[in-house]
Amino acid sequence: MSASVKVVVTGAAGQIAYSLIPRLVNGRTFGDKKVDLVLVEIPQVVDKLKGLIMELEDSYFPNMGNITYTDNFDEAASDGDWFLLVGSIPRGIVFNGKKIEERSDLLSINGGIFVDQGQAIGKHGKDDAKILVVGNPANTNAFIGKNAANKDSQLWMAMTMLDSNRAKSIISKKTNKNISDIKNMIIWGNHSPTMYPDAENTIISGELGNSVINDMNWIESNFIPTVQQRGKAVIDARGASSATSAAKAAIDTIIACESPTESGECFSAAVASDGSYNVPEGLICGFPLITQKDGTVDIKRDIVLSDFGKTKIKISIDELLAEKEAVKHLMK
Ligand code: NAX
Repeated sequence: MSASVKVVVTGAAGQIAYSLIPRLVNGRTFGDKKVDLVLVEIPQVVDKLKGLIMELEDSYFPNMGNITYTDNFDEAASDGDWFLLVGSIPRGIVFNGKKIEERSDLLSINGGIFVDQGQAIGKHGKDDAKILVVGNPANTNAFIGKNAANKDSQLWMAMTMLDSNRAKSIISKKTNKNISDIKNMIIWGNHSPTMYPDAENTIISGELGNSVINDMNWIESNFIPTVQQRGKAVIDARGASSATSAAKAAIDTIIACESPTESGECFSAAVASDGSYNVPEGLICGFPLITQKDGTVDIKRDIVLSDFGKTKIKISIDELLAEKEAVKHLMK
């Protein structure tokens, strides 16, 4: 085995983590590397992780390295290469005696968690650590965490790969193509119902989606709302939120960052804007991304947006700006 990688996972006793963690050590996600795992939970739940560790040991994953669990994030963050921040407080639960219904309450409570986790990652994580925020509201949690970490050499991302995978699946059905023929499915903006899945710029069997689909009415009235509302549709059907598909999307994001992107291709995640595509600097916004040969992850800057696309992205950016305003008290 050539090297090792240390992966810290929060929300490790949750639904997504149960699907995610075994795939981290299966020898595919990080190739030949030995994977050291640090599993993090809140104090009320942390002991349950003993059972998960027993299962991982019983599964005999040849790439599994050291595995530990804790409720102390500062301790967990030490020398972490990857941070998968899945844990957060969901809408609907009672927190400190109050039922959390409003997005602003959710932003504030989870924001507080991400200040502490961000500071720990900035202080104790590797200088080139990559952080993938899955817990919602993912973009703004990442915005808060990145600000608290205050270390530009670390890469903070919020996950939009699940939205991208959902969009690819819908387009493959619409066009009767194999899902592997659909590439560059960009999710612009916020991981929320305002996101803009860009069917015009997706590549379908080597051709621009715009010309292959050739049906703006379907894109606007069917495709976009279906992708935007897919999370809710899964909850309605399953009685629980997307877990195995979210775990697969997190793995896809890691793989996309761990190896150079094929020429002309891109993948989806939200990262801090550098002003590209007129997105206000610093906002954690869904962009098309490429991993360079030296391992750095950059925004792909040659996508041509239609006026329709620009209008849709603006709606999501306005939402991100409103979320930024709602958490300004958490910024230093
Ligand atoms: P679960 O409720 O099953 O698990 C969440 C776990 O996080 C719980 O075990 C809880 O104890 C733990 N937790 C809470 N605060 C923590 C903290 N400060 N440190 C460590 N652990 C903490 O939720 P699950 O279905 O796994 O979903 C997790 C998050 O993913 C939710 O916020 C959910 O909204 C979000 N999602 C994000 C998606 C995306 O594409 N970005 C898609 C799927 C999912 O909806």
